[in-house]
Amino acid sequence: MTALSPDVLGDVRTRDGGPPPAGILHLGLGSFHRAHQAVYTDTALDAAGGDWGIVGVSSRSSHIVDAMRAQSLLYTVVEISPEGSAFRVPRAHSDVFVGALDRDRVRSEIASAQIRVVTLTVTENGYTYRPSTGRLDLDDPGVQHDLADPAEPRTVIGQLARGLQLRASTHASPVTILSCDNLAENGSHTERLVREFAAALPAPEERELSLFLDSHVTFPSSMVDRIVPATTDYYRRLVTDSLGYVDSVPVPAEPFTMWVMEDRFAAGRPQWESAGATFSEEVAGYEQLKMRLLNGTHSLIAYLGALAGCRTIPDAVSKDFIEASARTVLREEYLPSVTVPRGVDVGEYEAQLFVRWSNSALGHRTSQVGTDGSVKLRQRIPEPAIELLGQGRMPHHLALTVAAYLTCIAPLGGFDPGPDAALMQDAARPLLRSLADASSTGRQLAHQALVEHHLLGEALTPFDGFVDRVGELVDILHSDGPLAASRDAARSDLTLHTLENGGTP
Ligand code: CS2
Repeated sequence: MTALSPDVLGDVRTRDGGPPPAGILHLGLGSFHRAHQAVYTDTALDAAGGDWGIVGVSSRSSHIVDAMRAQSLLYTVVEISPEGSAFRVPRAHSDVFVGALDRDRVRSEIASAQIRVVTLTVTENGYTYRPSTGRLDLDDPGVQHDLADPAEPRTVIGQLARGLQLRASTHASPVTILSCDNLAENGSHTERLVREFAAALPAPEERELSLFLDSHVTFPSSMVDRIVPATTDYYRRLVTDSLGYVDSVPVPAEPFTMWVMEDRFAAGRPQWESAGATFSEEVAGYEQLKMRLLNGTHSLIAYLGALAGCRTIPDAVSKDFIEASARTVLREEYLPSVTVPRGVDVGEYEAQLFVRWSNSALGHRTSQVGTDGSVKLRQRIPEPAIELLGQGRMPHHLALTVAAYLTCIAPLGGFDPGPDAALMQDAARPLLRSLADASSTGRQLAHQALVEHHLLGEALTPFDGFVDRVGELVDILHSDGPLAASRDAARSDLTLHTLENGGTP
């Protein structure tokens, strides 16, 4: 069987010509980027042309880089819905390489005059900041390395700062840094971290970089949305059976896709609107809507689902009690803290989310959404929880989300949370496990994790009532299971419970 190359594409939609000339450097060559930004860029190149090809950097793994190189930088996006599959082969990449094998190249690409936009999908984990303060983690060994050695930066923030320094000292042309990660105000967050890195440099270097940032660099915020499950052999076979070629790195994705960003580009941009991207002043509202209603509720579905023995999100959301908990957390506990952007109908948004989550053909795993909860939940839970607690209301379903997370990652005394929970990866697992081993009740575990170790940052720690409620639900999950815990959360009176337990500090 022939490998994917421009010659075997037959009827599959693609653009003619070789790889486009580069204009974008992208850090984080994962599936999400390849099913999202690369597809928008491919359409924009079709519609308006321009030197906007993407140089894709994989941080450490050579798997995708090797495979894309062997396939003329092509791969197949497989759009999966219960009605069937649609295929597309974007031709958006100009080159790909592994950052860890060529650190100097990352820096020189950021400094290259040809590159006018640097985009990032490096996950919540990739920004080397302290979640409790939101500030750059100056104790991180990678950050320390990058502060000491300008030539071969290892961390994303170090790469940006060192690359921009080189740019400032060579041709000093403007550039845009565009974060596409699920972080609140991702543009200003990235800018703050780069400026904190600059502030830790010797004074003359600090001055030069800060002046360059002030005058030549913009950091627009963006909201990205498309459910992209990890690829599997099933998708490889589907591509071969349907299209007659072998693609070793196809990307499955749902049909839905959305991208909203601020239109603050220092040196131009592709015509992404021709692919349906929205340029808006209300990105913060879109981010909140997505990170709370979609991502926050997704976490609850994943953890309750895994505890109920569901391998996939559609399996989980098809259980009545999980659907009911998801609807309550979304409407009653996330929505009140969201500034809904003009023109968005929340009822329709919710209905669409449940259709997306129910896409059984996609097979999105609970273990994938449940991975990295210790970083994801900090982005999703504290602010909405504190807002309700401040009004004297107990967010039982946010507490249930944290309780289900703890039960999956750090079960108490020999409890088995099941195979899907075991597959969830989380850097905090060893710490949480040791806390669980030293705790005999959910309340102790919740107190240790949330108050002593600031699992969700410092702002939530004074809310004893919330921490106790998490602990109670951990115990119910252990003794009676997810259905009972979900019923307990639903039964509890929204106001009374709080005040009895001293929910406000
Ligand atoms: C999910 C997201 O894994 C997760 O935490 O909530 O990856 C979600 O599928 C995407 O943000 C959808 O755009």
